[in-house]
Amino acid sequence: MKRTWWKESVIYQIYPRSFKDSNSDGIGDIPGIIEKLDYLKELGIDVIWLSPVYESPNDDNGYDISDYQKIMDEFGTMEDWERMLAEIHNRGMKLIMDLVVNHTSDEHYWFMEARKSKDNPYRDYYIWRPGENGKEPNNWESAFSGSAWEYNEATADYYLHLFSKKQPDLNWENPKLRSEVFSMIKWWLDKGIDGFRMDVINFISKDPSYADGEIVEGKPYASGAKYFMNGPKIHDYLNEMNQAVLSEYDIMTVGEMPGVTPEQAELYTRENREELNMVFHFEHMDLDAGSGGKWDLRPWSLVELKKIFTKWQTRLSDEAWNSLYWNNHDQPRVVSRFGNDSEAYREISAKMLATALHMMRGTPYIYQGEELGMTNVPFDSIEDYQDIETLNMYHERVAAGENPDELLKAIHVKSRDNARTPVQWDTSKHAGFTDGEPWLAVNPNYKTINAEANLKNGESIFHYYKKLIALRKHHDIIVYGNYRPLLEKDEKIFSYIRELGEEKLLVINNFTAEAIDFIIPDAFKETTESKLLISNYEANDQLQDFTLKPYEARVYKTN
Ligand code: TEU
Ligand code: CA
Repeated sequence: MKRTWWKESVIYQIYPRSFKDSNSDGIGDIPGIIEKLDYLKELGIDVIWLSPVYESPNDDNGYDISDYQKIMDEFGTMEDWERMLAEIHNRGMKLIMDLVVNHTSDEHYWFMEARKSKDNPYRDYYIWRPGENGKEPNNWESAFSGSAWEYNEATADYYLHLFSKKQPDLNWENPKLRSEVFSMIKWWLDKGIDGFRMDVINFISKDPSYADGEIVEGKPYASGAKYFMNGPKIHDYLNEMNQAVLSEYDIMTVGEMPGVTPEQAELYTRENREELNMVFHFEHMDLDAGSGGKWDLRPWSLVELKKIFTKWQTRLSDEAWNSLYWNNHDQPRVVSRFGNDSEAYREISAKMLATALHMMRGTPYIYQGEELGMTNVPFDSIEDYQDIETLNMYHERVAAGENPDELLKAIHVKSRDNARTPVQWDTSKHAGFTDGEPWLAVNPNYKTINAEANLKNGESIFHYYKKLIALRKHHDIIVYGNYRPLLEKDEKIFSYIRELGEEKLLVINNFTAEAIDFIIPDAFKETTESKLLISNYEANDQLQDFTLKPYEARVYKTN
């Protein structure tokens, strides 16, 4: 197993709009990020993943890019960005940027040209299809509601947009487009960044049939996922990107891949494939969604969650690699979703969740505010929400006669705005995020949940994450050890073993508020000497049968 820096790193995701505002316009910005680099260094972060800061009309908060090589005015200047990169590197940290090349903004020069006429030189940078007797070319649904096709007057045909109609999909079949993208990637790498997170990168190769998806009874549109996820030429394109530019640099790449399986991930990430280093899968993120998709709330099962983790921990070979995450800017806050965000159990369950994730094999990602135990935010009214995915779904379904109160309940649980409320720095107005009016309201619980309180309290979630991150630095077994599940049928405890040579870790997590007896597994019965690496309660090094307290986590090391 080759040692590499990105296997040994812990990565922190910044969603710049909500991280820290430095100029009182209520919008987070790059100078605000620079103000907080010491905070991230203190946490022990190795790499920062920065969500898009490029020029954008913000239809999808920066995931709709109109100029890949310009910084969005609201976030600052290219000089600010250069200074941020230097400050990150000065602190021994690295920066990966967000690469969004499945689509651009409809305000990108390429699309403004392409839509003018059928013989415009940029026409084939995008995906155009004629309508079918006055209707869209096929029945695919956009991720943001409605058809995935938008009619264009000037050319009297439709363009594809898997996301908003202001996010036209790029045509990766076009070698000219691919080389434009590769030059842009090279331009950023030559600025000295340390890699990329690649947005829905397994969507870029579409099945040329553009066949209809399977209609679910009563719904006007269908999922086209089987025709655009992990498509026929995806490995060709990623290998070409790797050979044309990525392989020239000592960088890391992580592909965001809704719908990816471990078998496919092996092909995307095995070293000799020369494609990417790791992927984000979504299987645990889809666990609490019913057949109607993310808004169709379904209770989740710990046995199911453990099966997913075990599958991903054991199916990737030593030459492939996992990412590990609970949260990002699209997902609800993990302590509200898989933990318990009540007053009594929020802190202890947040530490347990962190233990369960960070002791596994793979590169862990921390989303801004997760290290503080920030929670979901049940805004009172749909007016308080800003996320295009949430708003489009709400308005489409109210128009179709659905009950607004029921929809708001699903929005409280799953809206992406749960992750996008401003980071809570202290107890001052707007949680110290801005002294202007925040673009999205701050979660009212900032008086008790904030960085200042966390930093002051040695037993806080922040300090617990700091300890977990430090352990990864000191024990190769955490990074490189193999993984064996325990108690797979147990609906309350998530326990597993890590092994590296003679060393063993025993990881135990109580996912409930109950007290539960834990019997030491046979593999540890003869243990003479054990060490407690970390726990979210007081506990001693002695490894013997014990009763787990509510949401108790323990990690023992033996050798
Ligand atoms: O998300 C891809 C994606 O699948 C999203 O639809 C996400 O899974 C869903 O919103 C969860 O509810 C990426 C970015 O992370 C997201 O912010 C962008 O909106 C999307 O691509 C388009 O760029
Ligand atoms: Ca600002």
